[in-house]
Amino acid sequence: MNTEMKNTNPEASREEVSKLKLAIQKSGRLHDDSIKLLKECGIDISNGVNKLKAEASNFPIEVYFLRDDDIPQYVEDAVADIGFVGENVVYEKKKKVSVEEKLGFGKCRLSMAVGRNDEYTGIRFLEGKKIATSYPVILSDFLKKNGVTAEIHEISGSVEIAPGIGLADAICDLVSSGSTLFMNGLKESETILQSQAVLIKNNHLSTQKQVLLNRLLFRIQSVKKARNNKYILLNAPNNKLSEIIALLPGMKSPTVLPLAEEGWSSVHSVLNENDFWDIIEQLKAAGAQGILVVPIEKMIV
Ligand code: PRT
Ligand code: ZN
Repeated sequence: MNTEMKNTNPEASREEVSKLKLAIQKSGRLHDDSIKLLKECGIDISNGVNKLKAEASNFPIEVYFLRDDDIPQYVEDAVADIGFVGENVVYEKKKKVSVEEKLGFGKCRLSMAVGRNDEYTGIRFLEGKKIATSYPVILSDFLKKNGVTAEIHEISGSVEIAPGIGLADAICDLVSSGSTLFMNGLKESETILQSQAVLIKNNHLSTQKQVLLNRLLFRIQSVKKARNNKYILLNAPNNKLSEIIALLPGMKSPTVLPLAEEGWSSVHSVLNENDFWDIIEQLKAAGAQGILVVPIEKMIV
């Protein structure tokens, strides 16, 4: 009897059971950013992404590569424990999954668009019109909420050409730069939903899997915080220090170190991306010099 074929090691089988199964898009707009986020979380996907499944060498996670439209169903059915997918897909599919975390990539909006020369006066414009979309569920909820009756034509791709070929009077589609609408003689008239990639999870995760998910979420949140913040170093004359420190929040409070040159200090702190330019201008006005701004890789608070 070949005993080597059997896995009798209890440790190995326990490890097998406790792996978190993550579904990401196989190819398309969310694929590269999903892999990048995992990498920034210190998770290396070892075997090729052309396969259905890959294992991480340094975190108990298995990654499944799927079509984005299928991810909510797989997560509801617990084929995958968690998934990275656009909010637009989550709300369209209406599966029983929970949205746990916004991931900060794949940003777009689901919008109504009408002909460039149409006089769009508001939502009533859509009454009785034909609207082409790949998002019939979200669109019909939106129309119902606004008391508008319209004819919805579901098409799976190239929605933007529908008005040009006489199939529809308006469309409801994803927009990011707006250039697709522009090139097809359309204008955005109403935003229905702001969307980005999110982490969804199965509603019945075991405690063991939830512990792994919490570890992953902690890493994702650290990566996101780091992206939104910059490390700043500057030189300040000592007689201006209190004014300059007052402008810098820091994680606790700014670090101040003496420079070799008498009467000067080096100040280190962390700045939020949103306040960044305002504060830099104020720092310069207050006498700061030699300002260096450095990206942060991870931020644990
Ligand atoms: O094969 P699979 O089914 O997995 O992929 P897919 O072809 O259905 O999806 P994919 O890869 O095109 O998009 C995946 C997800 O990316 C979407 O579900 C959104 O969450 C997100 N995303 C972000 C976008 C866009 N931006 C986007 N601009 N998805 C599609 N578009 C399309 C839009 O439909 C339109 O055709 O890009 C065009 C508009 O772009 P602009 O820049 O010209 O406005
Ligand atoms: Zn798709």
